[in-house]
Amino acid sequence: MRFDLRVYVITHAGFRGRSHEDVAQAAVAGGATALQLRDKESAGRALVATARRLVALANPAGVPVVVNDRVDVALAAGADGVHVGEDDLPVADARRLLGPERIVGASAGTVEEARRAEQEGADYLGVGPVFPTATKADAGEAIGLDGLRKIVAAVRVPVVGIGGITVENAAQVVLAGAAGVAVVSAVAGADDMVEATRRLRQAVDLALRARGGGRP
Ligand code: TZP
Ligand code: MG
Repeated sequence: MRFDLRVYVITHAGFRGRSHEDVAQAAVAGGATALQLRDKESAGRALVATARRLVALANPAGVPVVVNDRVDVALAAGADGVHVGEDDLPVADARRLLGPERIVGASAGTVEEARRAEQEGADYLGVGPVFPTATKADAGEAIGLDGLRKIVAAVRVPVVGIGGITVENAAQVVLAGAAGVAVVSAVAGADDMVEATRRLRQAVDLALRARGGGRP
């Protein structure tokens, strides 16, 4: 399934005492086009409950919710899809379990990973880290805008850039070919999360227009 990757906000509890719901609510109010629930600590029961609450607040606004890592949680909560990385279920298995209608996204840091994920049926790729980031300790070396460009050129599925993306550099990520930007700290760590989302959306939309084609 194709969906709007322009401003893909990843909720991550613990930034400034904010909950997943706090981040999700502000992101939706600010014009995020997609949400991801990312929580490496919570047990399944708590995760399903959180995922259900995110779906209930985001879907009525037309914003899909993707669950990081956990196909079972996505299915149980009726979420829109899942995002899998190299240590999670393979894309092909996630696709089989979720069916053709739901979203299956995958992480890729190299052209090889990107091609494999595409062949296995990923709807989109999260590619990075584009810039250095303190949010994910094991994110690996930044691939830069050139690394992003190479991966975009190697696949047909849309790519969302991730890692160290801010309102200041979001346009460059889109001009390098990404369909949008995925952010954790730029929203969850912002003084004003609604305003931060709004500014990201403006930056991405302007860059898409400047690039020609793409949305809007
Ligand atoms: N995957 C690659 S980098 C990253 C993830 C989850 C962290 C992104 O966080 P931030 O704060 O937007 O740099
Ligand atoms: Mg993962």
